[in-house]
Amino acid sequence: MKVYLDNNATTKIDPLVKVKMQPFFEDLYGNPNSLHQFGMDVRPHLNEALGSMYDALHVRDEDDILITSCATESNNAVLKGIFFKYILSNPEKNHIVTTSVEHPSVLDTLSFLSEHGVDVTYVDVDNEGGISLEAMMAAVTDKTILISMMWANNETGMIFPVKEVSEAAKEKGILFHTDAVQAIGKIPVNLTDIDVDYMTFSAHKFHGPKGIGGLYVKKGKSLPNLFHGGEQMGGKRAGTLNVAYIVGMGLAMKQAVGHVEKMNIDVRRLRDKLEDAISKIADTIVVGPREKRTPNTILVSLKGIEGESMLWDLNRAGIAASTGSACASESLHANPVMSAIGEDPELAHTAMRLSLSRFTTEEEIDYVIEMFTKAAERLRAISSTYAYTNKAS
Ligand code: C6P
Repeated sequence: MKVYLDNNATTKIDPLVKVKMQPFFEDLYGNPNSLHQFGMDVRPHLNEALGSMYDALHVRDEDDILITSCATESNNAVLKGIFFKYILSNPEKNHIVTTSVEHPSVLDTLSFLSEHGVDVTYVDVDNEGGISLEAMMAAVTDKTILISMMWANNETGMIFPVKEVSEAAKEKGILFHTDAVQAIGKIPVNLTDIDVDYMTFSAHKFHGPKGIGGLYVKKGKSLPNLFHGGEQMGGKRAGTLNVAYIVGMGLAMKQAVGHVEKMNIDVRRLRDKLEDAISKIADTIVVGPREKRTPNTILVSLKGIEGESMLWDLNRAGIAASTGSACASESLHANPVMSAIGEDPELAHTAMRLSLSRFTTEEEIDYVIEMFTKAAERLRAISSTYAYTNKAS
């Protein structure tokens, strides 16, 4: 059996999305900015896709959704845009507050900007992997121009207090950006209810295609372009529009948002079943209370077992999981969220992330429970033999 439990890294395409995209690789290939019939034929589909995104996220007509190539681009566009629009012209307001557990597309961009005079405060997570309103606002100074805080963490699934922090930021006249990549399709994301200035998303996290994402920009909060060179997207993001992928993203988002209830009932039940079984294994730590997490995610540490060894065992059994964020998994590494939470530095090397999707089945979870338990027993037996041999020598 093959089981994919790395849905926070990327997801499979919803079969309906694949069907919807197909004509745009065949007959409907015109450039939507062209004035001929081929171009005009695709325009309504583009508008329909954008309309689906406005509806799914409850975006007001006067606000913008910019199409980007991925969440990494959206995060770069916001942070560099704030730098060019505000900080360069007024270095007195050069302070950005963020969390220490953001995705590298935020952390690395801020590290780059700090070489150009931006002062960044990184707020640490508490011992549950959470972030409090108080901790975020305590980091604010009279120089703060922006708060950037993810909606849900990609490694633990912990949901951060976006509504509270965005309201507090607004009261102080501070701009607010959230990276909602891991929230859309898992928990309600309603921009009428939650007033953010900028919000990042990416289609491949909710069963859409890879290489397409978006950035919500509130009316009056527009930023300078990251890409120049064309009139596409109302002149706000140059480059020929990838209609097939935009159409795919529109339907994928509609479908994902329509399945949030399923995620919170059916997928949550499967996640909890898996978590209960894993928690029975001795010396296991699951990060964060499950009711404060997205319904599909588990970040677990099995004391004494390296995350990578466990992943190899699972991989041999056809099960895909990860030690954490996929973009940091090519080298043996300490999981940064575990490092931030744990007093025990060893924990950071034992982390494993299991992330389900609405396509995960009960049969798959039963199989994972069996294989996970066996792998843990095998690796524990090896590590105790090793400890014994070492003691004897
Ligand atoms: N996280 C993970 O394994 P792109 O690929 O650019 O569309 O998405 C980047 C990104 C941005 N923000 C968050 C919160 C994310 O989780 C990701 C992608 C994957 O956790 C791959 S590193």
